[in-house]
Amino acid sequence: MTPTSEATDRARLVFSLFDADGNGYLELADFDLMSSRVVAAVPTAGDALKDRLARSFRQYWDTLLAELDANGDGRISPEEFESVVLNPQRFDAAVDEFAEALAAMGDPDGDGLVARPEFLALMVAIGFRRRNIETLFDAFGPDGSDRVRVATWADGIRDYYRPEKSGIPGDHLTASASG
Ligand SMILES: [Ca+2]
Ligand SMILES: [Ca+2]
Repeated sequence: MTPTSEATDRARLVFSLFDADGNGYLELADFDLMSSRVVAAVPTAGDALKDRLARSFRQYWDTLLAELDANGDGRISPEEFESVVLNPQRFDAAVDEFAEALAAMGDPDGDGLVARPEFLALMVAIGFRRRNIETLFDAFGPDGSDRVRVATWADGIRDYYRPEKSGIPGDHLTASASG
């Protein structure tokens, strides 16, 4: 399967954001840094939600390392990461748990809905542009009280990683407009 250009853009953006220390490689230290930043983004979330999200970051890293570290140096280069969009089934379990854990963090009171402030806080902590985050939230179709369903967000995260997808809400995140 040839990934869509949108899927390739989405994967490149993930690489650049997950390289949290900006040294050009994905390493365990990046995931620890990212994990602590994102877990702290919603202070009202309970420990169970925070622990689940931290575990999902670690599982995500473990999967990337196991599947992509072709030269065995313990870090993922941009070239090694390119194949993340070629074999999505290898990452389904890790992406699925990450999607569920991240979306759940946006719903600290457990009513099944994510309000815009929590959505913004989590996505800013990951490193996406604020304006793109707002556009994405709007694309998810918030209700009258400006909330989206946890399941809608989790599905959006899964779609983000699908190599065959284009024209999805997640494509708003790769828009280059500043803000
Ligand atoms: Ca790095
Ligand atoms: Ca490597």
